[in-house]
Amino acid sequence: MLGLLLLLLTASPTKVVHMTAERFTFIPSQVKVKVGTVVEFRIHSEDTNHGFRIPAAGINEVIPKRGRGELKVIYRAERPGRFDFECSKPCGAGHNMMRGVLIVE
Ligand SMILES: [Cu+2]
Repeated sequence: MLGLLLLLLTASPTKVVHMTAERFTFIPSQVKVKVGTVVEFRIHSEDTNHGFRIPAAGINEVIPKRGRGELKVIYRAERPGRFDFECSKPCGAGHNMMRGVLIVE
């Protein structure tokens, strides 16, 4: 059992991406990974609640407001492409511009 677990953990390289969300941007707003990578996003907010949505992956989570910890999202980058992500929680006038892209190549 432990052996299997270790195999699964070592089979896919994991990349931790620390990200900051604040009105009205994600920093970084462009993330590039290799196919086969397990991406672990760790996102914290510098102000209010935000959302983190990757429509192509069916991911939509809440980033807690500043001081309330971080959001952790795991994304297995199995196919190449450009996958947009965006804020999914109305956070003010620039909300619709709060977006970024995950590039898998
Ligand atoms: Cu927003």
